[in-house]
Amino acid sequence: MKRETIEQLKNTASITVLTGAGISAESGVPTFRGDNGLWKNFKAEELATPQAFIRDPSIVWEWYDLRRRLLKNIKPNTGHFAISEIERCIKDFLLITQNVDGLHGLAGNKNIIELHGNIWRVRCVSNCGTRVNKEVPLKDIPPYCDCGSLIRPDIVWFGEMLDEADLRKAYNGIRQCDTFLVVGTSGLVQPAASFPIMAKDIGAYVIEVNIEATTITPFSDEFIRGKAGEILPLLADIIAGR
Ligand code: BV8
Ligand code: ZN
Repeated sequence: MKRETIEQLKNTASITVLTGAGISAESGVPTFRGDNGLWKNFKAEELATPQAFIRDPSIVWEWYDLRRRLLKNIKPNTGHFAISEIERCIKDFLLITQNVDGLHGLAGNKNIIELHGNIWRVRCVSNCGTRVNKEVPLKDIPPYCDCGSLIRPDIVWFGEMLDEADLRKAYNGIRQCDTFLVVGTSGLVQPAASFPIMAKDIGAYVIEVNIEATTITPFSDEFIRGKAGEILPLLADIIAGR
């Protein structure tokens, strides 16, 4: 790690963090595009899209039910806990996650934007409301609302707009941070993939943690090759002044 990065972490006053599936890999959650990736056997366009849900809500719910069963007993790892400690050290902190597994909340982070939603939340397609549903396995596939309409995962699918308020909050966090930490994302999904580049353009110091180089690496001030669960506790030590 460069001297400059250590100094930056020691003196930073405002940190925005962006995480992807890689931070949950060491908890046992398969990533999307890795070797045992979630999309190895399926195609995203066959499942994580509104068209797929309209065409066959059962197959989409089968996929989510499978993931929920897998996630049920999964715990945050040292990488999640390190980010939670960083939030306790830095007053001006924002965590933007693309993950839908809820592990950052379980690890104690508070100021979180779940950009792509949460697998433990569902909503009625006729807008009766959004609610937490932790039923594993799901009793009915697909589940129906009392109003008779289908219930869908409260997740942002491909081709769907992200929540306006979330996006505004994210852009705010990118604008005002002096350190942007991006962890465990392949940088393939928009608009999240552009966030580190925006932060760089605005003058933030961009640090990337990943087991391999990504589309983001050329824009980062420091690329730390390694597992999130091993690297992030080291960064938290520096920020905490240990
Ligand atoms: C939008 C929910 C405006 C599903 C997800 C054509 C038509 C319509 C839209 C588009 C289009 N072309 C492009 C788009 C935009 C599209 C997009 O970006 N497509 C891509 C694929 C080209 N984006 C959208 O549609 C977004 N909406 O743009 O709205 C709009 C609307 C209409 C028309 C135009 C524009 C919505 C995007 C949200 C999609 N939903 N998830 C679900 O999860 O069930 S995306 C999905 O990918 C997950 O959320 C995941 O988080 C995300 C990103 O993947 P990563 O997190 O990066 O995971 P990945 O496996 O790829 O990488 C893991 C990384 O970790 C790797 O780098 C690996 O090396 C690393 N790693 C592994 N182990 C470790 C590690 N690192 C550290 N430590 C380790 N131990
Ligand atoms: Zn309803």
